[in-house]
Amino acid sequence: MGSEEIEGLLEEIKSFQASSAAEVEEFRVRFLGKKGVLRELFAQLKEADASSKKELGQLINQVKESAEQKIAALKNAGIEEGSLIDVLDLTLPGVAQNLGTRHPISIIKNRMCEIFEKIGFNISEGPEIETDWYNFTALNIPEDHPARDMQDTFFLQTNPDILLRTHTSPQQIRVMESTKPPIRIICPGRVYRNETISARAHCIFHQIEGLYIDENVSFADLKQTLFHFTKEMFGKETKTRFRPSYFPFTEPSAEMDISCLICKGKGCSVCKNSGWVEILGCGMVDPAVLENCNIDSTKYSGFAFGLGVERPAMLTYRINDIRLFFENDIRFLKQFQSA
Ligand code: 2NL
Repeated sequence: MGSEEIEGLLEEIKSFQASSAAEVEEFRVRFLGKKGVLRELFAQLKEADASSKKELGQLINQVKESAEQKIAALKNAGIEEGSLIDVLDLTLPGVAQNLGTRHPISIIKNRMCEIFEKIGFNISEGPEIETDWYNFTALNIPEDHPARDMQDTFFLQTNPDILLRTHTSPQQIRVMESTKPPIRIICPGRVYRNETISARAHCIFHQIEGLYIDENVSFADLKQTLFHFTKEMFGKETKTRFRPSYFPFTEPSAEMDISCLICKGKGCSVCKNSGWVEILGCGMVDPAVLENCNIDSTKYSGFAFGLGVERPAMLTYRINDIRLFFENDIRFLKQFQSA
């Protein structure tokens, strides 16, 4: 093999083009394979005259390098083994990806949180497993209160000091313990009550609680905040009414109704012909609760409210059985807004 022949090989390598991975592979086998051109050339080099060995050796090395470089370049250009280029028909229509949907409870919960965030409340989330102090004692709930009954609360059998929270107020206690007022928070989350499951009640449900502590916070602030929330959440035409109520952690306390979204207040089965639907409980935080969190109740006052998520979700989406939210039947879930 003379140097002219080798120059020819170099030329061939330089001008080689491939349109598929198979062609690149064929090229690699021809030059670098076990029975390839280079094997043959190196074998011949051994036989060559001592005088031309050096020059020939350099040329053969050049062939090897340029073949290797060519293969690397072709692979980098996307023509590699098993490349999609070999199998892909770019004219085919694309394959649509199925989008998941948000859970209706999440949609309503997020909308509720957003309304309060826009007027300066911060979101604060806490644990679902709580202690007696955070869930009951700090909230001024007396030892003999029915909420503390085994019938109503899930306790840890081996340690009744540990329980599943029955409301998200424990998180508000945590924030009050660790934060100097002003405090403006919304605590959303899952809560648990030992209820008999039916179309209207479940042992798991969701709540958002709100808390506002500062100097000179009044019941008028509470009313205006909830009034604003109702209009944003349920529409400008929605009416509200407050009724006096009782909670151990607020004084005075109230419950708020909205005009029924289904019949617009005319009376239907959802509002039991009253035209009103109860959506939340609220009140001025009891000074005893502030003192339990080391907040000076002579300097600070505040309001709090607790609002369920399931009932507004059922009214908004016309869902008549609360159990649907927890069954995770895909036929139910896929009817709601995409994530
Ligand atoms: C209801 C009633 C309510 C509160 C929750 C609260 C929290 C703290 C202090 C005082 Cl840390 N109050 N939360 C107040 C009044 C009512 O919820 O029926 N919710 C669905």
